[in-house]
Amino acid sequence: MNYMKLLITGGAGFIGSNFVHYWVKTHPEDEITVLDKLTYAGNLSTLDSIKDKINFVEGDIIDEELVAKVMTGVDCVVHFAAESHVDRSIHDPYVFTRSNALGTHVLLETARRLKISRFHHISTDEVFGDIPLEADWKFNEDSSYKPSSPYSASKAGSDHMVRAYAHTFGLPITISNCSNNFGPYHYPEKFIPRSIIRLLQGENIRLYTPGNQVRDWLHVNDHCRAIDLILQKGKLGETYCVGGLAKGISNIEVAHKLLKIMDLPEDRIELVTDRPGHDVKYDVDWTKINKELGWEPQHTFDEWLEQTVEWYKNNQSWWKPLAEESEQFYQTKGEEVLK
Ligand code: NAD
Ligand code: TDX
Repeated sequence: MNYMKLLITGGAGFIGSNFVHYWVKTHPEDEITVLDKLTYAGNLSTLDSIKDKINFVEGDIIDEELVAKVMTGVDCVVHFAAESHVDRSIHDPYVFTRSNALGTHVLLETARRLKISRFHHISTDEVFGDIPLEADWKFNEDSSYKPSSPYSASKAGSDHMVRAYAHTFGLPITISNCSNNFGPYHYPEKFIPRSIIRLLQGENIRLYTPGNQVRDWLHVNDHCRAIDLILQKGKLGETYCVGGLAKGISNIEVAHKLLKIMDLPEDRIELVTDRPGHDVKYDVDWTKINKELGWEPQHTFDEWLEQTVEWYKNNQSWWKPLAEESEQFYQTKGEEVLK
């Protein structure tokens, strides 16, 4: 596509803001509107350095009138806005259905009425459930849906509605299901930033027991490039799975890598009570996007974990107030340290 007017929902969150920065840099001719409710996870300061290059609208994707207003004249919607934290979905599930399922529906209905040329939906590998630790298969575009948390169930609902709008109304959509992202501006509630921040503050890493759960870590810049390629060259109606280079790394291994990078002793890990219904393993097969669009991840996990630690060391004013909010959540959730 050539010149575009983009509506980016959730552009003040972790991945959305990285994508807005990426797009301003790589497609400076395009016009960007960000729609974001600025929940606890949305931070306008993240967009400060590019605030003159974008239009920012504070608001809820569930607000039909506002959504119609901001979507008018737009070519392409890139939809990141969501409640994204599994632990919070266990403690306050309704807000996940509201924002993730119903919010997506409002965007789809508006996009249909306004005849938007492209609706790209950002989803997650968690909609496929989990993989047994000992198994060697991976999720791909044909994996069946088996979500296990209120978060992943609400995302699964949104994926189904996106496909229903394509099938029934011919809405020109694409979907990407990606694995765990890491990198700058990651909210302190998530495992990697939380662990780095706790270590920087002299606290221990809180590892959900037993710590052998496996995630497929994808650097957020690799994810942004994947979305760019899907928008430029992806086939309408298609889904693309996006994963990282680090395969089979358990949470305890990530914790040990962080301790090594930060030159700290191995006893700075505390085992805590596990997350109910904890998915044990995610692993994404990204063959389709590699073969069809030529995408592959470029950021190796070890090197970019080091860069991420550096980023958190150098950006304390960004995360300090957020870390307070996040740790408050964990305290009220009653996280218990196991002896
Ligand atoms: P995030 O929680 O950091 O940011 C979400 C953003 O959406 C925030 O800015 C928040 O204010 C906004 N938002 C939430 N509800 C809203 C609403 N009702 N109306 C308008 N704005 C609203 O999330 P993230 O990690 O950046 O995730 C972005 C997307 O990527 C989500 O759809 C998530 O499901 C998906 N995803 C994330 C990961 C990951 O590892 N972080 C992996 C796979 C998929
Ligand atoms: O303090 C912690 N200790 C710990 O052991 C935290 C916060 C997490 N964990 C574990 C739980 C998971 O096995 O680390 C792993 C990663 O946890 P999160 O960062 O909460 O991510 P996860 O639950 O895997 O979900 C993430 O990836 C998929 C995102 O939050 C989702 O939005 C995305 O869809």
